[in-house]
Amino acid sequence: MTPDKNTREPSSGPAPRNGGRLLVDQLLVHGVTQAFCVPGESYLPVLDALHDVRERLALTVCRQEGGAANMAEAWGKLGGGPGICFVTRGPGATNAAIGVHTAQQDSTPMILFIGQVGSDFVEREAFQEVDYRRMFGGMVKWAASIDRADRIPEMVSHAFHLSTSGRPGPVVLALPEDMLAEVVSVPDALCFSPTQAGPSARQLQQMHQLVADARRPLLLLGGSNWSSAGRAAVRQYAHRFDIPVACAWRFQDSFDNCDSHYVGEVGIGINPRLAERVRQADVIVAVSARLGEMTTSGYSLLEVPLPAQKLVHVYPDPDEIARVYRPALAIVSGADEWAVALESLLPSAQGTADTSGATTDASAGGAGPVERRQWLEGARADYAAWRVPRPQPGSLDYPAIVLHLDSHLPADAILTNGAGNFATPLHRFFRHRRHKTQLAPSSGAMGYGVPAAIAAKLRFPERAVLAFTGDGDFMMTGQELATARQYGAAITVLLVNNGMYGTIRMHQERHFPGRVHGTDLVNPDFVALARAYGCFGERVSSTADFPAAFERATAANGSGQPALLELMVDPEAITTNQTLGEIRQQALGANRNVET
Ligand SMILES: Cc1ncc(C[n+]2csc(CCOP(=O)(O)OP(=O)(O)O)c2C)c(N)n1
Ligand SMILES: [Mg+2]
Repeated sequence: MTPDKNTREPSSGPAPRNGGRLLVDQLLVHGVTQAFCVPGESYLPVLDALHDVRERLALTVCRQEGGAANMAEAWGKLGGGPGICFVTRGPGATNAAIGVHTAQQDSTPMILFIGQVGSDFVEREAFQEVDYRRMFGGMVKWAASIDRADRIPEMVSHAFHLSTSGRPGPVVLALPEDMLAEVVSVPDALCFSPTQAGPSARQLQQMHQLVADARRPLLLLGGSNWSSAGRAAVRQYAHRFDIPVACAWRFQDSFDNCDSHYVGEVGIGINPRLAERVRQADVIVAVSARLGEMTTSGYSLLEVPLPAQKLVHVYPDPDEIARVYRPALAIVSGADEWAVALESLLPSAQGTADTSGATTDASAGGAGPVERRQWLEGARADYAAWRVPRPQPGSLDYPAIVLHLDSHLPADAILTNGAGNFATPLHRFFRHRRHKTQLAPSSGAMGYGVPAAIAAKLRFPERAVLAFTGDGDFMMTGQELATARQYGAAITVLLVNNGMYGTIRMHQERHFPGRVHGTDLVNPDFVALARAYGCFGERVSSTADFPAAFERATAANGSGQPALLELMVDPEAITTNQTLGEIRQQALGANRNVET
């Protein structure tokens, strides 16, 4: 006779627990202190177990699963383990997909738990049933269903290891309703311990020989897993061998942007002179950067499949290496494992040859010190020139405001953004000094900024957290201001209002000049909306008014109140280089040329 699943006799040993409690206990074992959710009746035993541990494991209830998943993703990006999110069946899971996709593209550890149809109804297309394996299969490192409560410790432990090891990423675990009620007696797992490969001494020497022989080397850094020691080692290496350092798109905080060797971000709206330097470099050491579409300007900065530059690709996942670009040297390694190992290339004795015979002084390699120095200084001058803004049309100059924040915010302030042209001046003019001060989706997902900022503020209540949003972008997850208010996450939202989905309008003008359709927005009164949520709200219409308004917003934050400043931007000010009218005229001119 098969015993009833829900009344399976517990074996002797650990106390009997239902699936919900066992699951929550595993979260505690793995050090989870924060989870995000939108509730569903599909996982009530989990909520009930969370109730008992609410002092140790905080639960933030959100207003839409997209917000919850983005918060969990941002939490995972800030380090210390995967972000944890709970959502209900089909409708909840589909809403949460945006955060899972961002976790995939940004290589962020995250676990999405989904309340699932009971095993008695599964595969009948029961109420709200979705096949999670097929839905998330291409997006996650693992999509599985925990069908037996006694396997919760094993499967949750696997999820923690998988999401944080190698190339980090999201995992989806479905929780069949009846499984959560099942009572079993099994021991807890051990706390997870992620693993990363590191470079071999031989690989490091090969890399170093390429760097030492180079005339125009470039370090290109990405990823969100650098320790202070690793960052210090990279800095020392770059300084010791005169290597310019750039950051991959939206991983701009991988290296101190105020460092004397930093030369800019390789991403959308890249400094054309930096783009030229990437093309002209003879050796590129790309670390923890996927070399995806946005970092390669549409796969144009490096030739496919064999780049003209000697490419050293350091990446934690061998499956990603040579996906598009064949490297001269491939190193399967975590970013920090590689960085810390650089110390072996930094002997205390100045300029001496190491034991393998490779030179440890760039000037003693093939490249002359003067040429290397000029390459670095040229790149630095290009970066400095790129940070001088062109005045914008209208009374509020948004790049000037970003520069104001650049010189006034504390170095540990966290800046978040979603997607839209409003993000470009931020990336161009703001300098990230510390690691994990930028939360920006390389998936280009609108609506990321507000939830990411809430997660950051819950994590670091003492730090300033600013969410940069557009008027379109804000409306995707702006309702999470209610969440910010509920939990006292005193963030400041800077809402750049140009009355349109500006990015798309810009592309529209480029390709179909003058034929505006589907990109105009009639917006709510954002200040009134912010106040309705219980936040501080103020409209800023001129550059000169910004500093005082920002001080008032900061003061509101200081008393625990989230704030929103609506920045009224002239719709013409669509990019830092060109107005909308100039783009249209250019496109019309180009069309005329084609016709003649
Ligand atoms: C979720 C999502 N939907 C659609 C898009 C396509 N998209 C990219 S930018 C953009 C417009 C953004 O408008 P807004 O936030 O007002 O910023 P602006 O470009 O005007 O500065 C759209 C629709 C996207 N990236 N993400
Ligand atoms: Mg807009």
